[in-house]
Amino acid sequence: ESRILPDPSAVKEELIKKYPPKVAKKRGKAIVVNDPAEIPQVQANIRTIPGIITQRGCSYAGCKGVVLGPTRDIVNLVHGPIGCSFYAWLTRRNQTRPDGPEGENYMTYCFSTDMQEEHVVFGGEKKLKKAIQEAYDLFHPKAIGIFSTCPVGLIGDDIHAVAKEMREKLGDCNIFGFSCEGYKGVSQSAGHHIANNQVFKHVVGLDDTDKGGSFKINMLGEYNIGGDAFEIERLLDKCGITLVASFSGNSTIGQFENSHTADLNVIMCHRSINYMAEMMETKYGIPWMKVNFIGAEATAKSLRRIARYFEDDALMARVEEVIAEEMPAVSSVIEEIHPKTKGKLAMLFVGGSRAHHYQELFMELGMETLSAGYEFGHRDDYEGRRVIPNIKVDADSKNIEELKISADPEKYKPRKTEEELEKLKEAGLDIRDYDGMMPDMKKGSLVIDDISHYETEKLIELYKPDIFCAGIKEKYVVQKMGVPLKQLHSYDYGGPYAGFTGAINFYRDIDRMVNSRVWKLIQAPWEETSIELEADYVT
Ligand code: CFN
Ligand code: HCA
Repeated sequence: ESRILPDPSAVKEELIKKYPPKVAKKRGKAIVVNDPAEIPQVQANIRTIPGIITQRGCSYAGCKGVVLGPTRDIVNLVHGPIGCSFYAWLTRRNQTRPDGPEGENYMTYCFSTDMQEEHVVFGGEKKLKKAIQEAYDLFHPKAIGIFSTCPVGLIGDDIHAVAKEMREKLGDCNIFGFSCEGYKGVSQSAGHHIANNQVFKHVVGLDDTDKGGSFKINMLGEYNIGGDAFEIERLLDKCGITLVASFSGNSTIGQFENSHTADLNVIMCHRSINYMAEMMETKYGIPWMKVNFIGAEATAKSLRRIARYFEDDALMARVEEVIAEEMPAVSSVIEEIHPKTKGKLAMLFVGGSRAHHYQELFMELGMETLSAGYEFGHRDDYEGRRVIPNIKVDADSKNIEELKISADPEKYKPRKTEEELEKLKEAGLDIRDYDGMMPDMKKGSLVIDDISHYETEKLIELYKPDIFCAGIKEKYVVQKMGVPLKQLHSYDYGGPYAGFTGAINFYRDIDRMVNSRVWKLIQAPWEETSIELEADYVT
């Protein structure tokens, strides 16, 4: 079936037409018609216009929920009113193995100081110390992280001083704080940065033990949502690649402490963890490169990139064997599903990396992404490093400079010199190769940053996509318009979607959604309806 689609520039005009002129002007800069050959500038990482309904979350969400959320043996203690803890309790679906030999696991607990009005008035530090003591007495954890919510910043409780005092008092528990009050920054993004800085400062580098293993890597920006990390670990293991640490899906604090002994950092979600990669490269000489395990082709490509970095023939051969073993199952499912999904249209509005990465999986099903955008991505995530040479200069990367604590140059040499990296590049592996969303999207597709609720509704009405991908706040509104919504945050109770097995899971789930006839039975709001009140409603 081929559809005549509206002109993207006309759609853009329609999306902003109803806004007051100043708002329309501002939103206009965040909505661009893509041209991969000449990438247009997109406004990103700026404050949401007050009054507009945004998909975004807060700094606390990015720090406590996203980066530290999947850490299982750090007690994550929220200093603040109970709601901030309660609403972040296990909602992200970051998993641990129920049967794993993992020791301490506090992920299913919800730790909070349960701040009350009296603490807002008289200060909450005493309550915080008591809570740390209580958590220590109950669990004797290796570490406790303290997370500030908005009121803590407003009343001026010094969580870092409390952390230091309690660390000294207890002696055998690493205690550190995160000033990740929700209002710090314009989105989750600032929270990622705060999280990275503190984990780097207080944890990374504490354990110098060489734990052995060959081809040692850290996996950065992989959070084990729906079990994705388990699938990636299975593949790395099969290839003989040693995973030293994962930031932070299926991780332990022991891994973080030892992570500086790896020879390469591979990054899945650059947005949330690029700070850690930069700091580890600066201090310990560990180079980093981007990979993507979302999509079967992307997975194969990523494994090959890792193997080529190590320049080892046996590893390269093993990776080819693994790909050859895994691909037939993927191809046979694509063969079955592709005729049913080919030509269907998708839209993706998610976070800071998945709106790009998941386009790979839709492509494998022959589906086109008409429009996409991040909630809090920065310009580099959209436009790609190659189009912005001074990428390190952005609003919230100032602190990286401060954290360039000099490491012992004798002990930590660059794993590969610039000359060696140059040679690798000549041989076909550019580890600094970096793609954003826009170079990978078609000419004429609409890229929209921090999409508003109103724009979402209009966009759906104008394009009538076959599937819309976003989060829980969008899900049911969109489905009431007769369009299935796939949650790309929580995976709607599904997953894993990473790697080869994950790709198969995704193909099947999408087939079920876009080919279900149930959506045609729903009358969308724009379809003419007349609702008559029944008499007994009017009493
Ligand atoms: S798991 Fe990640 S992949 S970390 Fe980030 S930018 Fe969020 S929690 Mo939701 S699903 Fe999403 Fe990304 Fe990186 Fe998740 S696209 S919004 S802050 N995200
Ligand atoms: C967050 C977490 C979130 C929310 C998902 C959603 C996640 O930003 O606070 O809106 O459905 O992935 O859990 O992004």
